[in-house]
Amino acid sequence: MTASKITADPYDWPFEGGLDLSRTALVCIDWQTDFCGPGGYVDAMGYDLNLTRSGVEPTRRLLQAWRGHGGFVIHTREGHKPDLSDCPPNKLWRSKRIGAGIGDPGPCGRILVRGEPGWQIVPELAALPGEAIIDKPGKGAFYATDLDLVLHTRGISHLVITGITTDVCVHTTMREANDRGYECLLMEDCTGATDYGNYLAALKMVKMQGGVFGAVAPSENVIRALGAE
Ligand code: C5J
Repeated sequence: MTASKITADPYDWPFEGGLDLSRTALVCIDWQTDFCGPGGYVDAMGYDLNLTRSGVEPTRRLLQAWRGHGGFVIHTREGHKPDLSDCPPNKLWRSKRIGAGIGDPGPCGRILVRGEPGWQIVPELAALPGEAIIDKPGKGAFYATDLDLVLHTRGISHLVITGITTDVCVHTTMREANDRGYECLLMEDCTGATDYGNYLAALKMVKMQGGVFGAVAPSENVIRALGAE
């Protein structure tokens, strides 16, 4: 299905034509309790969960519309093996230093460990059977994962991106995707950071230099473009 162009900043997206769902994936980055739920990693670090949770409802609406049009969805989860053999020492000591040690026990189980309650995607945005899930040990979703292979195999060249946190895993993934030639559109209301200034700066950085990492738009513009078909 080819829908109309999405009104976006600094250019309407996709640049070369209308939204083509057969070549586009909706990427949902790290919507896990550890990043936006009580008792998780971000909560343990003492940040305001409202900032990272704010994108849950807009993302739920976008997911619903996207799925309703048969669009391809990819979810990612940040986390580590229970023995932490895939957690680099720099990541481990920094997390312990701020009082939220990876692998340490907490109200949602061991922090950022695969299979624990805190590592699960929040129920509102949980993956449906058949949707792709990429488990990643790092911030970027391409590092040490098969994301690029999954996208290539499916013929995906365009990414509509949601997720948390804007300035860390979302930005790293978008930068990695951009370098690999993917056309990226970030949903400004479907993302959040632990610091509001960083959220604003992260959006601004995508748009600088004519869209150095891609474009930014509110999710209603994508939903409108889907509905126009
Ligand atoms: C962080 C993430 N912020 N998903 N992870 O440590 O952005």
